[in-house]
Amino acid sequence: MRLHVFPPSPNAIKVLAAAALLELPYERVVVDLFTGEQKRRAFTALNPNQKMPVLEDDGFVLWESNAILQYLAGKRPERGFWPSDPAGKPTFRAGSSGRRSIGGRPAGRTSSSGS
Ligand SMILES: N[C@@H](CCC(=O)N[C@@H](CS)C(=O)NCC(=O)O)C(=O)O
Repeated sequence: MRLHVFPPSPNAIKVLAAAALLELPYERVVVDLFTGEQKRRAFTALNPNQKMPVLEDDGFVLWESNAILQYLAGKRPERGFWPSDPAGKPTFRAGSSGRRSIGGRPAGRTSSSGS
């Protein structure tokens, strides 16, 4: 499995963190956004949107960091990284989008912040 990333980016860091947390082996391929590597033909062939992160796995290609998180989680379902209950899934997706204006909170919690 390969992860095409530009590590300073939060979208890259989150997929790298997930891969590490799930102990998934991968090859890291740095896409240097400062030198415009994302615009090169080879990378555009992977992601026509010319944005990282991109995951490659045995011929399967996936972009969008949240989709990549879900794919990684699917490789280690026993870890419970991606919620399987109907309320947990959308709540997690909203949280991983980084937008506080959308989403919900797990049942039993009275606030979206704190523990
Ligand atoms: N919604 C996408 C956003 C990806 C994205 O915007 N990547 C930026 C860096 S954070 C990028 O590759 N930009 C390159 C460019 O716009 O030329 C995701 O979550 O993966």
